[in-house]
Amino acid sequence: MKKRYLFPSDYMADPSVHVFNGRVYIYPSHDWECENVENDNGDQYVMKDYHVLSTDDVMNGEVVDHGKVLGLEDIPWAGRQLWDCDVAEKDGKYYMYFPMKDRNDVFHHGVAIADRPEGPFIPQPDPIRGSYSIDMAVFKDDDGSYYMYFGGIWGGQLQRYRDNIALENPTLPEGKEPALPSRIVKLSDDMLQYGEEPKAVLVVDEEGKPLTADNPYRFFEASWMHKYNGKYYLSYSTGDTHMLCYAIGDNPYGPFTYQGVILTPVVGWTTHHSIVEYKGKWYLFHHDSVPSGGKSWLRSLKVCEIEYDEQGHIKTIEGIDNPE
Ligand code: FUB
Repeated sequence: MKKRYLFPSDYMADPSVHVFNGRVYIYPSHDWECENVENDNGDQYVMKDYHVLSTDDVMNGEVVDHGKVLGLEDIPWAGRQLWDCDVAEKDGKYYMYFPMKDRNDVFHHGVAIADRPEGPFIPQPDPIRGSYSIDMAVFKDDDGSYYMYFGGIWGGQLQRYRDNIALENPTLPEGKEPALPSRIVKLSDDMLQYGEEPKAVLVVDEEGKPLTADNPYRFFEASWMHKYNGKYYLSYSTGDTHMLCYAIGDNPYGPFTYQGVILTPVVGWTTHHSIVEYKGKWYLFHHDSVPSGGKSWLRSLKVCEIEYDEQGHIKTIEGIDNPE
């Protein structure tokens, strides 16, 4: 299977990819070298800005770097760590949603607006009211509604919240307890706030039972949503078991029935992705740490095609490449 490193000249990760005006736009996070030791709090992911990349030929074409489009210094409430962002278009404006820690080291979601998909993006003065955790993916449904999926555990802080309220003494579910779910929220008409209270996203087995905390295929972080043949495909990273998995539902809120593994573990701790159709082919954009020699905080963008069988199942891709 052909795979491509998209942008060998810099370390970038967490690609959120969309087709705008007939062109593929890649919204990654921008990895930086870091002197801190690696820890479960994610202190090694010291990202300070965002670039936008684009191309009109995913596997072979030039990938244009549109330069820095937003930085920590532009954002009035900035603390640190600009992690995985996403961008949605509505009525000719482009809305970037980004997670960032405030000065108390708590993640919230910011919004920044541009007139063009390649930015620059101008941030709103304050974060989205009531927002928390990381890894947002914005999905536009066919009826024109916009939904944001979000959440990530450990350094992503999702375990600190239940029913959208911060806990005094956070704990993670264990063993046969239902796994901690990601969240979905419909966006407000002006795209600047949540339009409702975020809801839990349930991933269930074929008997309709929620995947449990000890299940290696349960949600950890990095949600994505795409629609294929009228079905809603929720995909996500399993974090500490290092896979990308997917589940299928009948509507944006779910529940979603677990289906299988899209990508087996890659080199590097994190795995993160988006799935996009372009010119009649479906692509998996993701990252790994091969070019940096395995440094988990220095990741490189990668892409390959994905295939569906006649039942709509996605064929599993090996994360580690065999030398050909
Ligand atoms: O890039 C920082 C974090 O690492 C992301 O938010 C996670 O999804 C993981 O890729």
